[in-house]
Amino acid sequence: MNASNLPLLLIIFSLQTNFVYLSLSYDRDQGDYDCGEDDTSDSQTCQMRSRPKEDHKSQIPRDPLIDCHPDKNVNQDSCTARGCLWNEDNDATNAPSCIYPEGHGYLVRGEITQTNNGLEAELERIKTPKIYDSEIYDRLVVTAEYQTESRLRIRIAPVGVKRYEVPKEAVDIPSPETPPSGDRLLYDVTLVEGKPQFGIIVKRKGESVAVFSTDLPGMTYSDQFIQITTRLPSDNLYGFGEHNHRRFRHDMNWKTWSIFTRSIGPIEPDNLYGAHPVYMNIENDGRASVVLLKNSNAMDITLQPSPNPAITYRVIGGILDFYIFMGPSPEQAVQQYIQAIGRPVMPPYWSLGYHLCRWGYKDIEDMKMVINRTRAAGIPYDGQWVDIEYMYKYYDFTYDRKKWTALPEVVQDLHENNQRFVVIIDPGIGANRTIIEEAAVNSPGYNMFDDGVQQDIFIKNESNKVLIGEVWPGVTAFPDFTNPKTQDWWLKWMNFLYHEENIKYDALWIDMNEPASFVHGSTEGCKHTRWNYPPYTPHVAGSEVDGKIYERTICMDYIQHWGRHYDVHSLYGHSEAIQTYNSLLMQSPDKRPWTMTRSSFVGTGKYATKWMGDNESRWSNLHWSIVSIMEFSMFGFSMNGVDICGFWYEAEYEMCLRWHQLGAFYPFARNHNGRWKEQIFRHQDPAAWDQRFVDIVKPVLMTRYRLLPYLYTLMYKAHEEGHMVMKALLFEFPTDRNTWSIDRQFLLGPALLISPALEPNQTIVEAYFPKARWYEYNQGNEIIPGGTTHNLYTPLNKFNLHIRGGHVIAVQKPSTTTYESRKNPMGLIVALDEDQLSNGQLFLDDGQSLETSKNNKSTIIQFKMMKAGELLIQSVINNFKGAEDLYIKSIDIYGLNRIPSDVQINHESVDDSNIRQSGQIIQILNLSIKLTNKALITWMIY
Ligand SMILES: *[C@@H]1O[C@H](CO)[C@@H](O)[C@H](O)[C@H]1NC(C)=O
Ligand SMILES: *[C@@H]1O[C@H](CO)[C@@H](O)[C@H](O)[C@H]1NC(C)=O
Ligand SMILES: *[C@@H]1O[C@H](CO)[C@@H](O)[C@H](O)[C@H]1NC(C)=O
Ligand SMILES: *[C@@H]1O[C@H](CO)[C@@H](O)[C@H](O)[C@H]1NC(C)=O
Ligand SMILES: CC(=O)N[C@H]1CO[C@H](CO)[C@@H](O)[C@@H]1O
Repeated sequence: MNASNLPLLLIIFSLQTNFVYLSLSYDRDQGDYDCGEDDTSDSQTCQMRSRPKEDHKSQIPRDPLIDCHPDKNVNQDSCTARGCLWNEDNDATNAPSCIYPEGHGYLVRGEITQTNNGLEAELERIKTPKIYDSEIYDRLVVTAEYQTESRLRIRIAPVGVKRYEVPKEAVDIPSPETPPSGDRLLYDVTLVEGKPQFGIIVKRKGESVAVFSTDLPGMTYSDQFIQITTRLPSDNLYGFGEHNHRRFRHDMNWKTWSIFTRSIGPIEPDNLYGAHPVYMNIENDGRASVVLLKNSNAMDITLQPSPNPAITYRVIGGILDFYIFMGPSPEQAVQQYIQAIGRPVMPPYWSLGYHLCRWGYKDIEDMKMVINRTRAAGIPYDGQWVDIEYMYKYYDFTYDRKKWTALPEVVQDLHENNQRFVVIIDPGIGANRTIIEEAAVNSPGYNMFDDGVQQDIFIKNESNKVLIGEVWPGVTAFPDFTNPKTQDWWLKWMNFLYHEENIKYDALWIDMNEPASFVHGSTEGCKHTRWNYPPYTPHVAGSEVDGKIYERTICMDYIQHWGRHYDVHSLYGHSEAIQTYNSLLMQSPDKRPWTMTRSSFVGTGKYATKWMGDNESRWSNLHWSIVSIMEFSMFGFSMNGVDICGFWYEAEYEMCLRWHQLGAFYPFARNHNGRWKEQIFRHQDPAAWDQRFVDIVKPVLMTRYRLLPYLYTLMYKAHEEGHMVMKALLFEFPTDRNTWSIDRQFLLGPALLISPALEPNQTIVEAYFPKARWYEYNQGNEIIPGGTTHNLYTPLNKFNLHIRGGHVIAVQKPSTTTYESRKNPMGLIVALDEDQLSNGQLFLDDGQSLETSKNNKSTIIQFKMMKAGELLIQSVINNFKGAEDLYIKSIDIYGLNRIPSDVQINHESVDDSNIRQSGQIIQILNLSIKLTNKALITWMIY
């Protein structure tokens, strides 16, 4: 492609005139405010300017206000000393007290050049005071790279300075070999050269609203403080993580969220376990964009409300590296994002079952008792998990032979019952000489720490000293999972647990990988360096008092293979997830690895699934769980979940019951319980309550198991195409503004709507039904009309699940394990839309082999209605042998409302006695349609 194919670029040399504001410029030489002498912008703007000392208020720009003094102790003097404006109106609005005037930032220096795939320009700093004690860069280079029709990269980095960047091994978004053709781009890019300052503006092609624009004052680029503000097209903002946002759509009222991985009981507004500097914005017509800042350093994100919605990023390292995904639909924008960062792993089929776990099994007998009573109660149950107490004094890859003597036998018993076993592993490796020796007695041949020292894989400082922190085992060293050498060592000790200790785990659960430590920095603290006490400290939890950012983690000045811990801190869990995935793969090359992680970064979903950490057994957490899971779906995790019934505190009967009615529809459904020191919270597994509890919870878990063929197909679509599994309603109904703030209901794929009871004593759920045909799952009654809110009667024994017209869903008779379920007869749910039509797909494979789709070991069945009363079932790919044994035994038609007169399968009439109505569902029973054979089902309504 040559430059003439590029879209016409409008290079703006002066002020944007479509915003009304009073403009000031800061004169670089005199440090005074006035019309610049060489100002060539329109005279009106110039005339409106006046000296700030004469009238403060009128000079506050009515554009985004950018805080010039985000650090502490702001007052008028400290503000004006920075050459900024004192904003007296701030009290009423939460707006900052000290704001940047126009002209603080950079200017384009020289020519803007068109490259073969975008634009490039050099920037020069306008002389502004350096506000944080950090080397400021006078010259930058900005590149806009048109990566695909819908994806644009904007990279801004200092000239001639090598800086840390997120390495390719962590996140790889390759530049395409051939640039996209200019006339198909969904965006126009404009560089504002200067006057009052440089900015980059991205618009939808040929349109006026900017999706992303930075032509605002205050851009700062220094070694440890980078700041940029982007104007948003609307205040419909979603994403950024990990935090407990409580609402899916952001509260824009000057909220600041910090991003930096941290081990903490998640409490608003702290930064939590994962780091996901990415958001989605929905414009007022329902179109959306996603913007990623690919940067792993600690940062603050400050949101500002309408009428000037904007985001200010304050990042303390790395570079500015934005990726913009143009959608235009919200679903497309997120899909483009997920495709770029890495589509989610395909989980094994059994992982979609129900799981039990707790921290606080007194011993193995306690756990056996729970396994026993859960089986006896007939609860569907695929996975038993163990938290840290199974280990010998919390030393990784051992098990405590005294308290957990028969663990290998229990695991064997689980396997014989077609159930699975998952163990927790923490990154902190016990380094106490006394206990190391004891551990070697408990587990002959165990010397993980010494081996790690010998292999030189622990995190060290510049004088080669291994960092010692403190986690569950006491003193611990931390492996550097960014070092390729660490992989072999990790695999070796994984094998030790599997083969020598004979614990045949089926998956690994990696926790505490923010990384967490119980001492700040190290057992010796941290040195007073600019890494441990940066000139600007984002509002990360723990830094409030003295500005240190290593609270409950390790010192920032230690060195890892990918960079200084200061830069790569938030990649710790990500790198561990990558090496754990690779190790599992090496351990069993044909098997799909399954890892569940607590800490995550951009793209971790490609290697691991995610749960939201240590929540609380409180009612509020039911609602929040929906928000968190919907966010992590956007972050590229198809399989994610929250501990059902809560982790901290005692669960309560009704709450735990309602939580099962909700959690049965999480992509990952695990009941996990905790303890606090000697206080072991009461058991909360379903059989721990009473028969009534079991009687209510069993049907909803059975419903999950019945729907697993559909859920598994969604997992496949996430893995192959980057779709979301559990998602907000707005993704399916983007032009229905009512959906934009809904976060008490959610969808599984396009077809299932879940409207849970989330409050104590609740019997009515107010549920919104977007315009479509919707049917209640159990009875088939249609919700009329769509496009409005309905009060759903939801007594304790009822849950709200609705099917959307237009979708065919494959189901399977449930058993208490997925192993058994997978052999059972299948059925179809055919939910008709306004035109009496419905379509769907089913993905099948053996549920555990690697990349079955690529390796021609999978089957896809298509369900298609070309016209009313005519359903065609046909395999489009048929390589999974197991599918040959499956038969469709029943078809449930929703939306027909009366018994059809002539039902035929492949032109043969079905006996009337096999057709009946159950509630509003028309059922065709006693069928025997081989799933992989082509079949035509017809019915007539006279
Ligand atoms: C549970 O334990 C009881 C008593 O030890 C035993 O008789 C029974 O067989 C066990 N049931 C299951 C399902 O393991
Ligand atoms: C090592 O463990 C022993 C035995 O538990 C304990 O007495 C000692 O204090 C520990 N040492 C350190 C450095 O934590
Ligand atoms: C490394 O750590 C050791 C022990 O804390 C300390 O004595 C040494 O000064 C550290 N070196 C550097 C370069 O920080
Ligand atoms: C729920 O109902 C019970 C029993 O009527 C009552 O004691 C309790 O206070 C109610 N809780 C709430 C939150 O309304
Ligand atoms: C302590 C607490 O409230 N924890 C969390 C429980 O889980 C939800 C859902 O992920 C989080 O948002 C909460 O912060």
